[in-house]
Amino acid sequence: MSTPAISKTRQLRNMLQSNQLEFIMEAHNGISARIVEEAGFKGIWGSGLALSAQFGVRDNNEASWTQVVEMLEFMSDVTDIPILLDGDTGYGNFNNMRRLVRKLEQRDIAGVCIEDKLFPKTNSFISGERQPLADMDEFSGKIKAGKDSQLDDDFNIVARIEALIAGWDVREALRRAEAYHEAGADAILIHSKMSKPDEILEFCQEWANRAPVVIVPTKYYSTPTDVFRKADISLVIWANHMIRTAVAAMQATANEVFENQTLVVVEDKIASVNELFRLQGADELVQAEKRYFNPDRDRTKAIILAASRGRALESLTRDKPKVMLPINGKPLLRHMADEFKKQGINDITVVAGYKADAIDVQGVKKVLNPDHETTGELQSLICAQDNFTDDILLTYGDLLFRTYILQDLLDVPGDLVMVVDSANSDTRFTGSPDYTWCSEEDDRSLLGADVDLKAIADCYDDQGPPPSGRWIGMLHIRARGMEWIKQALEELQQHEDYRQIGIPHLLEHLVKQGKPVKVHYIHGHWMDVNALEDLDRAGDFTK
Ligand code: SPV
Ligand code: MG
Repeated sequence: MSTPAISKTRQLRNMLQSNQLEFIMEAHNGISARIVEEAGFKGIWGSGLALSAQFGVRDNNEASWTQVVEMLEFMSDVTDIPILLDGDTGYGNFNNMRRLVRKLEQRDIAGVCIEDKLFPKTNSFISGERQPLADMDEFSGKIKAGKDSQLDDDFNIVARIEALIAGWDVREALRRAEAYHEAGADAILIHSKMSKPDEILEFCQEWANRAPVVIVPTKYYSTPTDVFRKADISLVIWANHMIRTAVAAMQATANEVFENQTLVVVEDKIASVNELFRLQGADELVQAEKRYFNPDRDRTKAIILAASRGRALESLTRDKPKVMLPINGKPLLRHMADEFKKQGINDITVVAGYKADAIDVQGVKKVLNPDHETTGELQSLICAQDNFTDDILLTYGDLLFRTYILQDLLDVPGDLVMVVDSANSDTRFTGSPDYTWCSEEDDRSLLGADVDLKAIADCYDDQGPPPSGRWIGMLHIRARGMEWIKQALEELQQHEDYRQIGIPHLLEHLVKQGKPVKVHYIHGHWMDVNALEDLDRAGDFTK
């Protein structure tokens, strides 16, 4: 997955040419390739048998070569170790071989092994002696064509001799090995279906390492590995053990679940879903999303202040706080959380107090203001301070709003940005409004005007200047804004009545200090839920 310091072709070449015994393990798809690499293997065998088996077809070239190459691409993409493809007979004549080599190189496959049989081939362990061998010269031409067409000098072509499989003797195998070596093969794979390695060892002795030797001890598996070492063999292929493991495990699980009609019998025996995610590299995507995908939105965390009961709704809030009142079939808090999630805000914390236990909304974390009965919003905010980051959306817990309001707010620049409704419709509101006076009145013909908060209060004097609007209880706090707020919280805690202070007081404090609290104007399209009559309106609002 990262670019290895040494090319995959060179890694495989080094393995073939090293003077120690090396091992590669079969894999047949992306995940098995990763597992092989994680186990520590230095290379992968792209087994024809295993690849055809995982497609559910026979090892008789029933899967097309492009289907094989497509799977190899997945395997190569998720691993850094070389893959040696079992290329059967090269899928045709010398010309097909040339094209195969080019396509493999393009997919960073380190080498291909071709066997001297006829297309369509049959697995060596099925009636091997009846299988005709390829004409030696024709096969040598195929090797030459492959070598001539590779662009990377380190690409490896392994010639596999099927003479012993087809019932010929070691002399024939040696004759062919010589010819294929002469034609340019980088290594010789000598195959046997015997349960003892005798003919392989005889071959090795006669061959005397004129070119690296590769073996597939599927049938003579009980041979101690040191025997291969002593015989100067270069590379051992464990040719089909991942697919056979997978098949046995899948059969066991399918049978058990079928028989028991429950998953409890298998859950503890199988890989966890998280293990799948790990093998798929899910973590990397999370990191990449942080880098490339809507980074600001993903960083934003929401804090919802919802510790109070909602006095005017007493009859409905006997056993639950206001945020849990059902609106159109789902709690108010769920409506809010859904809007946050639409904007990519997935880290949502609610500060609970009254009937905190009744707050249960999936994907919303809870922190508690244990003194909610005697304290105000500022104290609730302090209770959430462990969640403070440099990008916080702070809202009241009784808001319903159209999607664009939050979407636009998050795009407005500023260290602290509040949403102010300039619509003059006091009668609509049941709660105690937070009136705001701003540096500019809302000019609805202007988009993105730079407006500052001048003052905020819960009442106003008819004789004085009318308010510019009312704060809806939604505030976007960026890094510097958060520093100001932390500082202000410390300062305000010196006040004797700080425990009753609300967020407007905090904003007022910041404005007095000359901190720019930016105003983002809207015109309606939101509501807060304070009284019984609001519930009907909320139902209509969320329809
Ligand atoms: C394969 O793995 O597909 C091989 C090795 O060709 S064997 O099945 O032993 O012939
Ligand atoms: Mg094969």
